[in-house]
Amino acid sequence: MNETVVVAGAVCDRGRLLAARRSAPPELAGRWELPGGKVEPGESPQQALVRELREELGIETEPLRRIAGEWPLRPGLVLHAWTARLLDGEPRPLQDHDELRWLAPEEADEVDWLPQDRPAVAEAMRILGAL
Ligand code: DCM
Repeated sequence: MNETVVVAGAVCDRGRLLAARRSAPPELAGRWELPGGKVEPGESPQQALVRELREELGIETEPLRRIAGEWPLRPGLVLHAWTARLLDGEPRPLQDHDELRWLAPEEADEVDWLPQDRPAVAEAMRILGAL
């Protein structure tokens, strides 16, 4: 059975983590996530993450490390997360999102994260706080 991976980016810059508020679909709108999307056939997870962050936010990023763990989304779809460094650009919500925030570790709980993203957010903030 082939599982499709959704790769999400814990994009870090100057000690802060990028959070994105979804505008679609209706059942997810208003909740916050680590931005990303599906890995396409023939793509590595890192290539998919770089592409999705460019398409959705207009930024150039460098994937760093996979965050341990995987979180089921629905049958056949599983969420992975990677830390990533902002290389270039100021993120803007070009697709799928209507608001962005850079959060310091102590601000992690200020937004309503999608439940499946919470373990990866906690680990990304732990890494950021330790830097
Ligand atoms: N998704 C998620 N958490 C993320 C990114 C995506 O739960 N950090 C989910 C939302 C969708 C699916 O993955 O059900 C595909 O995402 P997208 O619509 O962004 O391609």
